[in-house]
Amino acid sequence: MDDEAHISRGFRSKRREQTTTNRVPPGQYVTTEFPILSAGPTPQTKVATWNLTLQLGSSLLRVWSWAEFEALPQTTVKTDIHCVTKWSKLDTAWQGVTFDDLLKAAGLSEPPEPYVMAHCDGGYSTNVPAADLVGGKGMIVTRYDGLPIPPAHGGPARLLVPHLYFWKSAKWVRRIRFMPKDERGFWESVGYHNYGDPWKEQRYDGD
Ligand SMILES: Nc1nc2c(c(=O)[nH]1)N[C@H]1C(S)=C(S)[C@@H](COP(=O)(O)O)O[C@H]1N2
Ligand SMILES: [Mo]
Repeated sequence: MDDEAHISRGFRSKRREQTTTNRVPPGQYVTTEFPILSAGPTPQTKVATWNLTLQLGSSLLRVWSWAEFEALPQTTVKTDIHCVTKWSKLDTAWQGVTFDDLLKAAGLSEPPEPYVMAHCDGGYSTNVPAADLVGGKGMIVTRYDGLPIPPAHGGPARLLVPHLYFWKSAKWVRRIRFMPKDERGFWESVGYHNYGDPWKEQRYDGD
């Protein structure tokens, strides 16, 4: 009896370990904390003045107020996130608007240019190929664990691109700019990888 219980316990925990291992990219460790990583002070943007701008080059495609953005179709996801400083957090729960729904709301059936720059309150930016945002892969999220995202974690709204290192998930996002040619954002300009696939350990330029 004891042995059986022991074996089955061992078996179960080993399986759980394997499941977890398969979800943790090389060089990462799992944390249950939610670390805060910001290159500058946390902007205190109120939803009353917040808006989101969609830009094609320098021309304006669409601006959503907070109320208009909140009225867009809402999607919830549970996903793992991976920071280049080596922590991964499993099963984070977010709610917001997928890029697909955002494009649709702007009257677009597909991205008008192949590259995107996300611009944030505070001056942070990050570049992502448009293909990595469509097909359900990218969102602009406004809730974490069912509650408004705390300012330190990017509230009122942040980008969520969980299949790339978490620096691509721009906090305090305000402007999405489509670009014909790729440009580098804040971290990408100072030695971080241009694409940032955690499964290929694309941490720094040349990885
Ligand atoms: N605007 C803005 N977005 C940002 C950052 C930042 O400094 N400014 N840091 C990035 C980095 S390096 C990471 S790992 C995540 C951290 O998000 P968190 O503080 O919610 O954990 O946000 C990313 N988005
Ligand atoms: Mo990061």
